[in-house]
Amino acid sequence: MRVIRTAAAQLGPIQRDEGRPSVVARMIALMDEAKGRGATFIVYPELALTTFFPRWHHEDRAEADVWFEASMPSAETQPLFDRAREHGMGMSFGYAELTPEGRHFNTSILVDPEGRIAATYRKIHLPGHVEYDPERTHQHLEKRYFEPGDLGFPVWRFMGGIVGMCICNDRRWPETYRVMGLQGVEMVVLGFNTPSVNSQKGTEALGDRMFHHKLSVQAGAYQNATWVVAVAKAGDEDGHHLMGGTVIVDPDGKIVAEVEGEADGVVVHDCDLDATRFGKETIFDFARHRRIEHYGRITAQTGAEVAV
Ligand code: ING
Repeated sequence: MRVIRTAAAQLGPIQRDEGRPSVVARMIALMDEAKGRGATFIVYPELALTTFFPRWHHEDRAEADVWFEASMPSAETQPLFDRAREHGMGMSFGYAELTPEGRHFNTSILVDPEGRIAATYRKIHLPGHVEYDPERTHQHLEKRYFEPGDLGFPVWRFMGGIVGMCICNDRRWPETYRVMGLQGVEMVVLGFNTPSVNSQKGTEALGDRMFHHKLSVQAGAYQNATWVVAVAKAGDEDGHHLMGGTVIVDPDGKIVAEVEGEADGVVVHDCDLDATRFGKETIFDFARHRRIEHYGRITAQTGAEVAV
């Protein structure tokens, strides 16, 4: 048994005018609760430090830099790193990264129990659009504010296992999990901010959105025999609702823990990384079963090409 007692720490809404110190205090409270339940690793949402700002249009993109972190840790996030080190707890959270070269990424990190940043991931699948779209009920300007990630889908030796990261929309693409699965990933951690309303299809029911979210993370877990920890930022942010759905999914694709509701909340589960072995050595023994001579289109084509 190689158990990581993992906490999925959902954040409720962060209003546009809520400062980082207030959010960090909420994250620390969740960390303390997780510690009290014996957790050694805690996972927070995508863009955990601010409101989901891609819903707001800034004509001058430089104005949006206020939502980005130019350093990590910073004076405002250092208390989170300090508390994690005091607790001897690993952590992962997402934030908007502004690099010294002036590049902008939707980023997540792994921080080891000694408080060192052990890994960085930059979101690859960016949903939404670049320019203000008056046809939409709300804006989703991730393509305006972020570049696609340039680091691929790596995995790392972390907390005694093989851990990978992705972010929000990445979870809807099977390639995300398979690239990590082909590196032996045993736990994928991800945060998400998912609007409850489809800005282009107002009739889509929230139930459908939750179904598609769970379908995606459960399939990714099962088809790659890996744990998946998916953590929401949820609730009403300045009149814009984000759905919940924080879950821990086991390597059989089963949801083993879930945060109810849309407020700050944490669930803890003993994730035995050895539970990935059976799937990896039988039904998803990639070396024995995959037929890559037939998969060429997956990397040769970006869009579908109908030739019949
Ligand atoms: N949010 C959403 C997500 O992928 C979305 C965007 C929602 C795309 C529903 C398609 C359908 O969960 C982010 N931040 O990627």
